[in-house]
Amino acid sequence: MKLTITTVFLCLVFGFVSSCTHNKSTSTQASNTTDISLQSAFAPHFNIGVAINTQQANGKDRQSVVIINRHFDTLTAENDMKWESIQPSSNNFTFEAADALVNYAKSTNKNIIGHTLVWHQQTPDWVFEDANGNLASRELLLSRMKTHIFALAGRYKDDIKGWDVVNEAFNEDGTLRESKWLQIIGDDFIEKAFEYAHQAAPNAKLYYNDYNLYKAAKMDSVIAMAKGLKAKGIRIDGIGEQGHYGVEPPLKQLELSIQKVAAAGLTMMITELDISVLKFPDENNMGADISLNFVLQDEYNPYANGISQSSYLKLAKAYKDLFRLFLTYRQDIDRVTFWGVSDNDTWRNNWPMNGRTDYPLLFDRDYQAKAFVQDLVALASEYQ
Ligand code: 9MR
Repeated sequence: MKLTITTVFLCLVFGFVSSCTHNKSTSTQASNTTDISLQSAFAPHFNIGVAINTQQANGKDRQSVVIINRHFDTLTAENDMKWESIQPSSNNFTFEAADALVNYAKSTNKNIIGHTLVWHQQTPDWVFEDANGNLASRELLLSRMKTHIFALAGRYKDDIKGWDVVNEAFNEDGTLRESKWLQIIGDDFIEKAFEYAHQAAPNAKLYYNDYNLYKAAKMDSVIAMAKGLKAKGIRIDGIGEQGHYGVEPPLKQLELSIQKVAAAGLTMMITELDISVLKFPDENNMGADISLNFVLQDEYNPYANGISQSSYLKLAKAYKDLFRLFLTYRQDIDRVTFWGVSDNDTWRNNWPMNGRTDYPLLFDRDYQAKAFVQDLVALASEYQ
């Protein structure tokens, strides 16, 4: 807020000292942002996306739809394109929710990112078993992978701009995760997934997606994998760093990782951005490993009735610092996608403990933009 002679006078008379000395964007109050649009503000720099759920894609969650329409140019299905949603049992394909998202995106001219073709989570057990309940053979699992990718990526080959082909295949130290994919198929399961995805959707961009890729050991392995694919003539276009952070995001490490991806001739996306304001029970194990599950304790849920001013300020600062970094590297970054629309519907409320009240997104529980969103918009205009 500008301090004019009149506002100073009103402040002194009515004693609204704190509201007069705080810039509006430092207040935890939502701002009236009917006149701003994230997608317009960032259009010169990169796409601004959001992950949406079933009720948003089918239009039932009308308050979220207003926000999505105005602020985001690219949509990812938060869950509706995962294996268990698309093919819950063998050859039983359920595309209803995914179709709704694709139709919504097409009718509003938004880009679509497919998420995800091969992942160790949310993939039903039958995929990895033969008819007798034993571990499937390499040939059987490869043929299931191919059938699934052809059915899903093939169905939307003219609609989906890019696919998260493989999700979370690496450990924090850069070794390959001991998933059933790796165990049954072997190291080449990643290249097979990219090969099939390209055959099924020749025009789609193909990405590898993971969390904590700001960690050098993990990112180095991912880049080595991508270079290996390219050397064999297999298409891979870019790398998605999910971006599930706390209020002190790893800016320096992230910057180095962006530089590495660019140097390898790949594009970088921030694919699942959110910033938790809550303490994490196991600081060494932060990321997005959804198998973590702690019992709810009050000490880890301090803002059940509202966020404190100091935490809010940390959240605002973290977002501003991150966007300054993204804008600095706007030549190398294709898209920044938020993992959810509002604080009402975020996985953070339930991970790694069920039933917490977190504040990780740009829109609050009343579907209002947080006050610092206007700072992000202003920041975008500082870059040419
Ligand atoms: O946000 C998603 C949540 O609703 C699901 O329960 C969960 C399991 O499918 O997946 C969440 O999304 C994850 C994404 O697909 C991959 N990276 C980590 C995300 C947060 O767990």
